[in-house]
Amino acid sequence: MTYTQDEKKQRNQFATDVVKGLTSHPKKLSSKYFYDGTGSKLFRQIMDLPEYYLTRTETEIFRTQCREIIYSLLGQATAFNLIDLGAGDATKTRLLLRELLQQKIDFTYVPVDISADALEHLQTELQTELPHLQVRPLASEYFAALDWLTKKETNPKVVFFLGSNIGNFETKAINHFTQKLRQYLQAQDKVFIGFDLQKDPHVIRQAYDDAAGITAAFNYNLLHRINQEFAADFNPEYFKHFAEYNPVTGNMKSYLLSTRAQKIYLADLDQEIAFQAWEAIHTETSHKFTLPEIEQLGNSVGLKINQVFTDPKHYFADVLFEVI
Ligand code: AVI
Repeated sequence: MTYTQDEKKQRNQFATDVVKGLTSHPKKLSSKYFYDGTGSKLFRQIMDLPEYYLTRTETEIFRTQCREIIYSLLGQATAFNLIDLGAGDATKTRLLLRELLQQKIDFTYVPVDISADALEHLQTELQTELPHLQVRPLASEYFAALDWLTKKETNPKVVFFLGSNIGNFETKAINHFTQKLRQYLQAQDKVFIGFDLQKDPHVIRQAYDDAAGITAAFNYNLLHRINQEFAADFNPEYFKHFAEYNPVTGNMKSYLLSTRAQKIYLADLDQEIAFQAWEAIHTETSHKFTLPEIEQLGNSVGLKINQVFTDPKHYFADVLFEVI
């Protein structure tokens, strides 16, 4: 296998994180490593699962409240930049983009993603579907993109961070991310964040342990990926997907449990990892929020809620914040 400089850097970081995570106690692996080619494909399948209410609910909010959302986003502005952090395939954002174009609003769509491939694909699709759309894709880390834009652009920004991606950060990182985001905002700017809300714990748990076993496969894929990248000898059949929701903390956590005592060898890293029977690897946190918690998160960094867009069951909330 040959790697570019960038790929080398990313692979080294992955190696460091894997060794650090698997030699610490409790063992952990970051959920950001779920998304290789197979993982991204599995995540697309998850979004269509009957149990996975998140994507469907947020799309419904966008579909039914599109005009109200646009009205609030715009405020007094006559032109703006819509910055979509982790745009992916922009399914939900497209609903807004179409309406913004129809209303002849002056704006530029700035999808930001670390995957240049995903952005190229998105741009090609958007050019066919919405030929009048002004698109300026940025293949970059989120804050590097915001830094660049803040220096270059005078028009107000509306920063999107959809899909409850914010819930995949650990508690401290949620605060850190929001604080850092705030540093790039000026008086007229706004932030629009998708939060999954606390609800019946059974509904949440099922969303992360579906009957068809797709979420389990998504979790096992992390072991396949480590096998491929570092010539390791994980047998995913000796691990069990386990998902647990804690209604006190609001944390939905996913694990891989070693069903037996075993030793794994990562040949490329010359590293052996020992597992006790039923020892866990924590692979993901998907935090579920309350509205007071969201309000408090904003207030703590100088952001005030302008409007909350939610669904009739109050499963999900897209929250528009303005700068205090
Ligand atoms: C991407 N992220 C918001 C998803 C979530 O719900 O935490 C990832 C996911 N993990 C398991 N199912 C979906």
